[in-house]
Amino acid sequence: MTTFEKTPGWLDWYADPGRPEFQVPDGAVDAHCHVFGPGARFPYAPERKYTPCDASKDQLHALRDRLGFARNVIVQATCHGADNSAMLDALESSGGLARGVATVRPGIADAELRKLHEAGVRGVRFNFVKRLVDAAPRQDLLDVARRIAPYGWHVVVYFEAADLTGLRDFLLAIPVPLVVDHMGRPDVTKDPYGPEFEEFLGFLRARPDIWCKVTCPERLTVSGPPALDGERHAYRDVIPFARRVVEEFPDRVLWGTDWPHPNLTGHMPDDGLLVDFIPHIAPTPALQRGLLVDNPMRLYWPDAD
Ligand code: 0GY
Repeated sequence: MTTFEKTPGWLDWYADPGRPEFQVPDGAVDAHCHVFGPGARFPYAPERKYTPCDASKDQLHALRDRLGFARNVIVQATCHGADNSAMLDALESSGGLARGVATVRPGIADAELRKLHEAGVRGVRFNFVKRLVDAAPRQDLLDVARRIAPYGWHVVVYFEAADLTGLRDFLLAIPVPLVVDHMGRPDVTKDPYGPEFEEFLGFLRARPDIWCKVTCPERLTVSGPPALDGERHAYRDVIPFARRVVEEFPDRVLWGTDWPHPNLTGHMPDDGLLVDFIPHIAPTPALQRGLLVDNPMRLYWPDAD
């Protein structure tokens, strides 16, 4: 049995999250979360850039129930490379309550894509964050995008704000819908109405099928988590960015916990507090319903009643 040693300084996920004060609407979807291993059963990929703590499917399903979500979307994490087995095992045990986003290599057989689709995969992820993956040739990515198009899948893209200018034309040429992780990782010390975030919003405006996850305030924040005096509204500096996106694109935003929160260095969020962040970025019931139910259902469960 292989055992794995966590990356030094790795922060483990919050074992006992608080119950959120904000009650998510019925049928809400956590549209960005991961499973890690367990490494003894699903070994971490040799090419990984970090070794996480284990975070199993059962622990993910338990978090979903505790926070009041009905469904989730499990995104393949880079520590598992293109071996999607842990994610697929989680989909299988979810009883149809989870969909997946896979990592695939160019040249994947059609039969394999079909199997992934039957298992609940509805997209692939292209990661451009240099500390997470080695760069993939763009032609290979375009080939993958063309291959998945007949399945009605989308491409989830993860990049940092400073890289958008260089990626923009390539991303806009991808012939399937795009879903941008974590608002393209804005620098939240900058003006939400300044040129950098305007460039990002301009990118979202460029095609009507570009979706955006208004996720990861805990990753983007500089002002930090809630004060110890019991304040529940954390991550204030991220609010104006996320709120701008939600208000301009109410029908193509998604929300997720990002559990188990890989690669955090400052603090590990209480997932209950993350849920309490939602009404600050989606202040009306209509916006909340779009963000948490209608949008993710349209993208991941279009055939559900
Ligand atoms: C996230 C963010 C990160 C990691 C990954 O797949 C991954 O390893 O996505 C990160 O380190 O910013 O979405 O989980």
